Amino acid sequence: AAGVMLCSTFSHASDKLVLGFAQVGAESEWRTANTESIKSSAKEAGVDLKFSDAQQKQENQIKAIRSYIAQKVDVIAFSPVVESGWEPVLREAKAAKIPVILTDRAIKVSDDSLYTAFIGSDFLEEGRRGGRWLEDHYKGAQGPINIAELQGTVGSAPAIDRHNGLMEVIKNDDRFKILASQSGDFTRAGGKQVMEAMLKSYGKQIQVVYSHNDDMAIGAIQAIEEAGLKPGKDIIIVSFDATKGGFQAMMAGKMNVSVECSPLLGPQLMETAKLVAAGKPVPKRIVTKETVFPMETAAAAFPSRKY
Ligand code: GYE
Repeated sequence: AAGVMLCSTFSHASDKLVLGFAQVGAESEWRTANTESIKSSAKEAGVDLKFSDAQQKQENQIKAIRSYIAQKVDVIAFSPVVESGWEPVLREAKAAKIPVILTDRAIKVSDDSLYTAFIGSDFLEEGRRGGRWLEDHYKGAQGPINIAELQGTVGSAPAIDRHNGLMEVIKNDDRFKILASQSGDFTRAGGKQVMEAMLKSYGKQIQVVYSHNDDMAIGAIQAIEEAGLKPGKDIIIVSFDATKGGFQAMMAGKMNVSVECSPLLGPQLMETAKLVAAGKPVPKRIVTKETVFPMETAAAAFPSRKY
């Protein structure tokens, strides 16, 4: 009976909910795990998923969303590559009466009614967690403590908030200094390239690498080793995501901490999409539960890691 009831709420012939999802890209291990979570949970939930990969370009995401509107899907979901610039396309979705769910990354809009729900992490809190780990690690130590920051995609919510979260924690501690800060676009290649340049400019002055994700940290680790230094010892590595790659680096003693960020958003997305399509109320903000993994905890936690 529930099936029949749901069926009548959809505008098309099939009794399956049609969900159009506009993904950011395949830039990181996090992202591939996120895509896999969305695809497999759609299958499990009996959702007809239309999936597109924007290759980290906002214009491609906007095109995908427009095509979902044209196809009259039941629900649109997307992980916005950057925070701004979404109002026009979201107004088009609203005019077409297609609900929009944000996953993973937040957006800046003046009108909150342009999306129904946002499922994802609290990146500001993640940044604070990274900062607090640093405060703890350097308790009683003398300054200056020089940080090289590898930023994620420029204008993206996780890059903005992981930076701000760190600053919030260290701003009243004059020992900490951001020596350099540059984007590696969340990729391994980007992290390596930026780290090579920073090592050339600052060399051994760099004591800490604060990398906005594990992939860039892994790239940076390579650059540090190629420069004849020991990542995890000569240079302390603070990172985000806690992917398998991050765990392997921690177990090898090359990464000091990874602040967890879960990409396994698929099941919650399917649940929320079904509720929204049935006209049921959903929470506007659904925050992912996460923790912090210092390197000492990596070996014990690794076997149960899912991404
Ligand atoms: O940390 C990074 C990915 O938006 C939380 O995007 C996500 C970030 C994640 O490329 O690895």
